Amino acid sequence: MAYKRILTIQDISCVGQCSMTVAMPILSACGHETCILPTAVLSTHTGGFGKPVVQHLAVDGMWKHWKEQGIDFDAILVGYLGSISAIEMVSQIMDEMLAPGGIAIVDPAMADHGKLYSGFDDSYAKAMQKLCEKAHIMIPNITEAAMMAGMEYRTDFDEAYIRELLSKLGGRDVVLTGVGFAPDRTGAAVRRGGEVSFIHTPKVGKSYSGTGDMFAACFTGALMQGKCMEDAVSVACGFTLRSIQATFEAPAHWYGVKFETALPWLIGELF
Ligand code: PXL
Repeated sequence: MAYKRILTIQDISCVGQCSMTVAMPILSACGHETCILPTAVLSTHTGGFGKPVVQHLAVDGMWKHWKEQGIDFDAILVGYLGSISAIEMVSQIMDEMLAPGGIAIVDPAMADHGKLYSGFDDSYAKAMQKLCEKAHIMIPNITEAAMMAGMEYRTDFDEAYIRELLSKLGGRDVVLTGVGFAPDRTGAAVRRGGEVSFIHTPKVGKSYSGTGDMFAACFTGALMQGKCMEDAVSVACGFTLRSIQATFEAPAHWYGVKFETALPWLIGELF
């Protein structure tokens, strides 16, 4: 069993079950040491609670302290950051804080359902695209990929559209989420070293905030357990499916994904 040190950099949404509050327990359940760098604290996520209280954090000194102490990371998982200055800081951290052979994984976490999250504009999207292109692996959804590829966002798509999207994305390897070719299927496409493959699962329930964050953390945790990208995506799809099923059965739980009851399944898959 691998035991890796992973740094995850994203916001803390205090209520709402996404980003940091989801990444930490999932990476830990995958058996890894989980270190965090929060770039902002929000009272809730921006997806349905009204206008959150937002505090951007000045955390530049923190990673410099780690560097002085000789601390480095086997993987860095990046999600919602909240400001262009945080994106610029993360770019530097990716240059300076990875252990030899370490990998940087970036989920742009900036848009869904055809539009940018509230508070983000084109310049944020451009800066985040640069960060994605610098990463070893980017994990966009179809909205984010279409923005970065300069293509039309489509809800009704076929394999040719997804292949064109993947071919127009820059950067290195890609995990594209939310890809299914039938009404009852979803999953992800993987572009690894120019080869494209598809991993599908049944589509259940509906769409919840934080699903992408949960998927990215699970993918990262499984990859760092030594799974290949395709197998890590398959574990992340299975975990996401089970979490969404649990959420759908609890209608009051509209604001995030009820992933906790799926953790035993995830641990069973990995160990
Ligand atoms: O799940 C992505 C996410 C993360 N953090 C914040 C968000 C969102 C999506 O809406 O608002 C603050």
